[in-house]
Amino acid sequence: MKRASGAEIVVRLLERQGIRTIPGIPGGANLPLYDALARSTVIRHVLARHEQGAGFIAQGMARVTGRPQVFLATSGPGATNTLTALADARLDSVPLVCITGQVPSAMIGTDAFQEVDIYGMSLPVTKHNFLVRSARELLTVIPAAFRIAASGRPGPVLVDIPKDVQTQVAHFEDWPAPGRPDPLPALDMDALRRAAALIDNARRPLLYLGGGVARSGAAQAAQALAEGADIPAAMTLMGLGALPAAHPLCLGMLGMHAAPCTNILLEECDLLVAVGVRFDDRATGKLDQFCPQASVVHIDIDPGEMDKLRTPQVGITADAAQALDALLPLVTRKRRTEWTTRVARLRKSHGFEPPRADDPASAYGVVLHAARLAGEDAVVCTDVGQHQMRTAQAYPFSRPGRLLTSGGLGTMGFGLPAAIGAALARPDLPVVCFSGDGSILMNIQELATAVEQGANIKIILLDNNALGLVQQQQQLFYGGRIFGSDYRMRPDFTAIARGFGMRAYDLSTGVAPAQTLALAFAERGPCLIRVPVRADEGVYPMVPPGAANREMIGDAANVCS
Ligand SMILES: Cc1ncc(C[n+]2csc(CCOP(=O)(O)OP(=O)(O)O)c2C)c(N)n1
Ligand SMILES: [Mg+2]
Repeated sequence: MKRASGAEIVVRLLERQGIRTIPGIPGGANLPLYDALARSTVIRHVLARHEQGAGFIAQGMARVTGRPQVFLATSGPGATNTLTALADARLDSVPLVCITGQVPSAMIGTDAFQEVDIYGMSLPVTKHNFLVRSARELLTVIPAAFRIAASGRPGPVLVDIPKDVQTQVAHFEDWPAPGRPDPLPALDMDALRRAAALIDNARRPLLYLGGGVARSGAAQAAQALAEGADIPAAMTLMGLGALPAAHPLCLGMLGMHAAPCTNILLEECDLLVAVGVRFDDRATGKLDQFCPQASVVHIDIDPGEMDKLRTPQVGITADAAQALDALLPLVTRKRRTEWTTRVARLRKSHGFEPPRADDPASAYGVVLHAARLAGEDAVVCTDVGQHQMRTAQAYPFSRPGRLLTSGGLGTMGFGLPAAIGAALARPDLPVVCFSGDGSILMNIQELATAVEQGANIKIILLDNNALGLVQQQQQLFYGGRIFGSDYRMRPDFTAIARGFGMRAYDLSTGVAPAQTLALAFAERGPCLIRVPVRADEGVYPMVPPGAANREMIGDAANVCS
């Protein structure tokens, strides 16, 4: 017979799940849990400076390891501060387990100090959630939380534990087995054969690869399919790296800020093989005009995505890697010279050429220079805005799953804490974070966490003293009326970084920007590099929100040849 408090049960089960690092912030309602955590010899606690920061640190760890990660918050304001990170994880399919403290069971519903109904509040932004009523129940709830977070399409799970449940003592036979993902759905071989036939008969097929490809380890199979049957591949923001940027069949990102050739080829294709994607509007543009000539094969682990936005001719609910591995031998190896010649020609005439690529102190140039310094193995995090889209357009991703960005929710403030999490989980990899002056202020407090942890992150701050992407929309679609998107004061970001004890460089004041950048990258540990950029330098091409992808502006692309 075993005997343990609820808090001890949680910590022991987390240890048995393989959890080794937990970001969080303590408070009255989760102190028993913290007291038990203090006695763990294997779990390291990372004290974040804001619960949203803790959530994104956990996300950074989960995104680079592919495994569920945990973060902690107390009740009330601690719990409400977790919601953005949870919603973000939900939209980007990131496995997380958020454990919140709650006021004692007997006080729930009395408007007790720091009481909020986080169970109710988190319901629409989590994959599942629990309000635990006894210490014993934790023996099933904690493994279930991990199983649910990691199964099928991953996502966040919240476990709310009242304080008395943390201190209550339970007696039980033995520790439960750790929660593991459910078995994958069986492959529908008949559907795969129909998909192969569609591919064989297509003259102008295209692969449309998303985050699910990297998540399931399907990038190699996707590349083999592309090469074996001469199928070019476009990627979503979340799927970048599925095919190396330099690959002749790689068309980079599709959609709102795609290279013109990519959107043109999508328009022309007669078969779309969509893998691990959800037909998000930033990718498809106006949905009923997306790939108007194409039949669709859709492979995704989430049955809810089948037929949600576009009806596929063949829909396959399956793990992307398993499905592509099984599909490969069914597809005829062949050359599609007419199609690949067209692709090569369009890439040349309507490709994306980053302006001022050679200038390391320019908006695109710094992305390319940093990429060379960071190397092919680097993890790249971004915040949200023009700097994010520039990174997606220009960074030469050559490995899947190396771009950590808030794709679905588009959360400013994601980049810095996610980079810290990535560096904590993979201290062997260089981590670069491209941020904006607006975004970094949303979780600037985590500079302290980065320094305290010695996280090996290089923050490249593209400072236009503006909410650049908002301004761009006002410029283009609101008659140039810039309102509420330009800052009147300019913070001294290098002084702020130094104030947190971080090395800082400014590419505008250094003698030679390329050397300054190299210097910043040469030393291990966190640093911030400020690059001043112009606010009126837009990100182009751009498809206006709600328009069809062919209506992109800012390039000669619509003069389609
Ligand atoms: C939390 C949050 N609030 C508001 C927005 C809307 N928004 C999208 S991009 C953007 C501007 C971002 O500014 P900055 O980080 O400086 O990036 P820039 O576009 O200037 O490169 C804003 C306000 C958002 N995405 N997230
Ligand atoms: Mg800005």
